[in-house]
Amino acid sequence: MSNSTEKILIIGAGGQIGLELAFELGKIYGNANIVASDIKENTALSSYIFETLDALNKDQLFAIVKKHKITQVYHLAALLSATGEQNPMFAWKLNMESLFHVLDLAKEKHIQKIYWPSSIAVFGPTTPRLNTPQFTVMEPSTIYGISKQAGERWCEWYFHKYNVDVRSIRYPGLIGWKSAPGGGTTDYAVHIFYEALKNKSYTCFLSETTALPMMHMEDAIRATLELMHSPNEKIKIRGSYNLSGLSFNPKQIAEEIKKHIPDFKINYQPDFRQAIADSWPQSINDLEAREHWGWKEYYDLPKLVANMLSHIKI
Ligand code: AKB
Repeated sequence: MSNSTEKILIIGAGGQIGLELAFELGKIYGNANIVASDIKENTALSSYIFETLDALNKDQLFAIVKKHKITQVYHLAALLSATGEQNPMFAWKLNMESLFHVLDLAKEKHIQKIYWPSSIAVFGPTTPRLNTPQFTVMEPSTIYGISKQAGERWCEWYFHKYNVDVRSIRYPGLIGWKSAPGGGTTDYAVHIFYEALKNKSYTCFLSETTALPMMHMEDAIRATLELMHSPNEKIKIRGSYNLSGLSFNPKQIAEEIKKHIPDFKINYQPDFRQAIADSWPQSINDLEAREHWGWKEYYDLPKLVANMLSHIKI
């Protein structure tokens, strides 16, 4: 569909979500209408137009948007929960300032639509941890979570004040085989598959009973596109939508992997990421996403494990 009237810019296209989203957006709009950008070049993005972009450089961003007549931006560049705690001031700067640049593009009518991901990290230790509702106590305890919560408020403010069409999902941990995770607390749930296939053993940085909300990447990408393609009037939340896929702890995913690799062994050495995981919900209530724009997940734990093990090539 290279005659599409939409021109899509992906910021942070080389990351875990970006690589998979670029592929699906290319199928819908045509690769010639996808401008993939990242701080450094990535051979995996060679099918699209590529621009080197530092998301903090507003002039560079505006120049790319004008040059390619961009209509929509998927802004994915961010420092996640674990790396954010190692470099808090930079995490705050990157996560907030880059969002302002994109929101301003829409405010000034250079672009028509924005996708910006939030996270379950917006919740904190005082949030109810089971079946966490859309609207609840939110006192995040990581810089990443604080930046995502602030970002949600700004998105809603730009929507009300300037009618900016910004849409967002609070992603749980994302698990896929096409791209590697980068610096999150939920990353163990991807690493475990590679280690199971390579070494038949895995040392987990979270304890065996630490349950967290998770989702297969295919479900997450489908949700993102369904949200972006929903008619405007169906989008009733302009902060960010709760989204639930599945929920499990390290012991449960290890048991499921053992059904395929019977001599797989897991052991546990919790590190600083344990405290982050302990402050997050164990499961998510996403009633609003289901009611407003029809969300439904496909992957449960057995399907997810079978899918990962059959696709990962060691
Ligand atoms: C992280 O672990 O930081 C991310 C997230 C849940 O947003 N995967």
